[in-house]
Amino acid sequence: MKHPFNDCGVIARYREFLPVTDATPVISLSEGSTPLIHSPKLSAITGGEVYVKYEGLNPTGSFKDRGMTMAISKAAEEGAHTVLCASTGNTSAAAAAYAARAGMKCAVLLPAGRIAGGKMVQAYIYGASVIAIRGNFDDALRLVRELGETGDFAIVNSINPYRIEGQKTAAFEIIEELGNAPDIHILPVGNAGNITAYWKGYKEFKELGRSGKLPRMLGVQAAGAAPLYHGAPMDNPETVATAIRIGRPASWDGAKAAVSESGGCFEIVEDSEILAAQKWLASNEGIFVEPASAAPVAALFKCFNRSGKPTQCDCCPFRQIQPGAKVVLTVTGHGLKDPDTAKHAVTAPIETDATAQAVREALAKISN
Ligand code: AN7
Repeated sequence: MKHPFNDCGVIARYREFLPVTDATPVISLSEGSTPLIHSPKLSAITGGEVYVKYEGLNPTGSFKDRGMTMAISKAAEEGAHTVLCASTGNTSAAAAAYAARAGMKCAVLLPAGRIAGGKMVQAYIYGASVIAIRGNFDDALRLVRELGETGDFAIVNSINPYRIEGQKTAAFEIIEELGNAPDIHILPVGNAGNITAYWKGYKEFKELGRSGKLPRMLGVQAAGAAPLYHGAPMDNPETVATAIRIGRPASWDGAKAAVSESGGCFEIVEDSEILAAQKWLASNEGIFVEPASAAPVAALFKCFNRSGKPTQCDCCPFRQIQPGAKVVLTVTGHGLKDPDTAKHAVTAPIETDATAQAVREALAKISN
């Protein structure tokens, strides 16, 4: 029997563009259809029209839910009992949640000690078997590939093409909301599945005549975890943005193609720039994102130097920006995923007596 709850996720919304049939049981948590929020302040800085695609509002708090509804639905169709993934934390949260809903077991391999607190809690609360690997994400993904060969597990990392299919729906939504593709699309890049998926989505809607153009894709990496920017895999990626602490992106070719075909580029931002952008976005636009998701905002600041003029970077897509050009930033995960890293913004609260007078005095001190 069809249930209305299953009629509002990305498979329901974009069924005709996805590899599903009547035989596919739709496992959904009503993911997708996230807000595209206009940012007046970022628009003023760039002279363009800047929008933020707030993917942190998906059911498990990140864009991974779009791909996971597809991967788990197809795994269910194929009769899988156990799904497996490596993760920097968001894929595991999504896999665990959708597996729970599908009645499947879920095992997740995580880099020991390098997962944000909220994401770790999610894996456990949704009932996954959690294995902490003494190594980084790239080691965990290597193990997933190896374990996948036995056929005992359905792999739900983005090496599973259904993940990319689900994630491309974000590009569809943006086109439908703006009436066209934007001129520039900026997003963080780790394992590179998402930039690959967006580019696929943009190209598909262009070919179908639903969009009149394609955006330039700007992929942002952390300076300490920037294999695509440098053009070579890295052995010891390091960044405060643990979500994108990845040295050997699985979708290398897809990311390279997205950037070269679109006339875009890769950019890097320092951890300090990421944290400053995270605080800026929260305190100026009311949008709290995890560190990896602040990377596109940091890139925008880097490219514009907060001066309203693009900096002198040869590859910069902004050099071509016209007044009013549309720019979309995908902010991929919710800020509450990683409260510990956000503590840079926290100072000890002023404690007062419980009187209005004491509160007034304390407030006066803060605003001084
Ligand atoms: C918030 O969860 O790789 O370039 O294992 O969690 O598609 O990998 C997460 C990646 C950006 C990068 N922002 O996307 C994982 C994982 C956030 C993320 C990315 C991730 P991809």
